[in-house]
Amino acid sequence: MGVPAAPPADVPPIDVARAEVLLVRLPLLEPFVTSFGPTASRHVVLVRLEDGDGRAGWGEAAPLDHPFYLPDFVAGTFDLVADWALPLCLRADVRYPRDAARTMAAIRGNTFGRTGVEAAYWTLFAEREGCSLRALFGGEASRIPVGESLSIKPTVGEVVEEAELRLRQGYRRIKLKIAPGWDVEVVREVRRGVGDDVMLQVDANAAYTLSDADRLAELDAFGLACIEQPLEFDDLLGHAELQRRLATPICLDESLRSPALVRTALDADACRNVNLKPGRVGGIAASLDIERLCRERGVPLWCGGMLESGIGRAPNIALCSLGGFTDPADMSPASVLYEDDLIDPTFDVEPDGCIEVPSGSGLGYRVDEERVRSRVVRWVELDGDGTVRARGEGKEKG
Ligand code: OSB
Ligand code: MG
Repeated sequence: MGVPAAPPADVPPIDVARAEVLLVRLPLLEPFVTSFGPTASRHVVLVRLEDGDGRAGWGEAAPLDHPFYLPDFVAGTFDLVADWALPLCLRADVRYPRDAARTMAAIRGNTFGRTGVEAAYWTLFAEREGCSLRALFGGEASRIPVGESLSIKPTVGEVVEEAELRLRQGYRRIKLKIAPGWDVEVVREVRRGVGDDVMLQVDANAAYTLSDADRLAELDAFGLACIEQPLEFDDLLGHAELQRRLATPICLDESLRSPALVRTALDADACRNVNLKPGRVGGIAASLDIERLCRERGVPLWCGGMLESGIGRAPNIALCSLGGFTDPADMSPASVLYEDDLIDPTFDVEPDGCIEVPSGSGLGYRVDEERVRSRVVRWVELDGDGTVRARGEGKEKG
C-alpha cells in the first residue's frame, strides 16, 4: 500500500503514552575485523514506544561502539536519542512515522540515532494498523537474497574456507573486507577457490588513497561486482577520480549519508553501485527516497548491514522487498554473528540463499523482552510528552 505523505483523515494518529531508551549489550561470537580494526564489543540503542492500548513499537539505532567507521558511536547515540531525538518527537506530538523523520530533520548528522527513533514509530504504526512493514513500505517480494560480509582473518586460507562454507549454505554473494596488504592476494585466492560464477565483491572501509589507484586497478582482473568505499568517507570527488581509473564499479557506503549525497555521488559518477543502510542515510523515509532514485536511474542497489540484532534488521529486510533493491543484502542471520538474537524465533538463510520477509503486523518478529532486559546496561524512561520519568544503569532495570 505505501504510506502517503499525509495519511488519510480516517487513519487515527499514533499516541505515545510512554517511551524507553535502552543501551543493550550484544554478545559477538568473535571480533568483526575490517580495515579500521577489530569490533570486539557490540552495543545497540533500542527505542520502545508504547501507546495507550499497550501496543509496542521497537526501533534500533546501530552505530558501532567506536567512532572508526563513521563519527557516530553508540554511547553518544544513546544520549542523542534520550536527550534530543526522542524528546523532540514526543514534544512535537508526532502522529505519523513520516512526521518523526521531518521533526528530527532539525538534528544535524546523528543519522543512526534518528533512524532508531523513526523505526520505532514505523513499527508502532504498523502494529496499530495490523499491517506488515513490507506492506507499509510498498514492498512486494516475499523472500530476499542475502550475501555475507567476511571479516579479515589471520590467514587467506581461513577466508577461502569461510567463503566456501557460506556458498554451501546457499548465500548468493560473498563480500571480502580488504585493506592495504590484504587485497589482491586474498581476492585471487578466493576467486580461485569459489570459481568464476560466484558474485564476489570487496569492501575497503575507506582504507586507501588515490595514490593506491594502480593497486586497486589490479582488482579489475577478478570480475568483482564492485569495490566498496575505497577512499575517505567525505571524499566524493576522489571517488569520481578513482572511478575514471577503474573498470570495476565503485560502491559507496560511508560517503552516502543522505538522499542528497546519493544524488550528488551518482551525478558526479563517484559510484555506480549503492549500499543503503537506513541508519546511515538518515532513516526509513530517506531510504524510500533513495530506493526510488536508484530504481529510476537503473543503479544497482542493495542493503548493507551494521551487525544489527533482529530488531534492527527487521525494517531493513522489509525495505529489501522493494523492487529497487537489485542485489543481495548484507543481512546474514544472528547465528553467524551472535550467541543469540533479541528476536525469538530469529530468521535464517534458506538453502537457496534467501530469507523470508515477514508478513505479520508491526516488526514482524517477536521481541524476546526478557533477553533484552537482561542485557540492558543503561536506560531512560520518558512520558508521552517527553518528560524524563526515570533513568539508571544496568541491573536496576530488570
Ligand atoms: O562496511 O558494510 C560495512 C559491519 C559494521 C560496520 C560496517 C560494515 C559492516 C559489515 C557487516 O560489512 C555486514 C553485516 O551486518 O552483516
Ligand atoms: Mg561497507
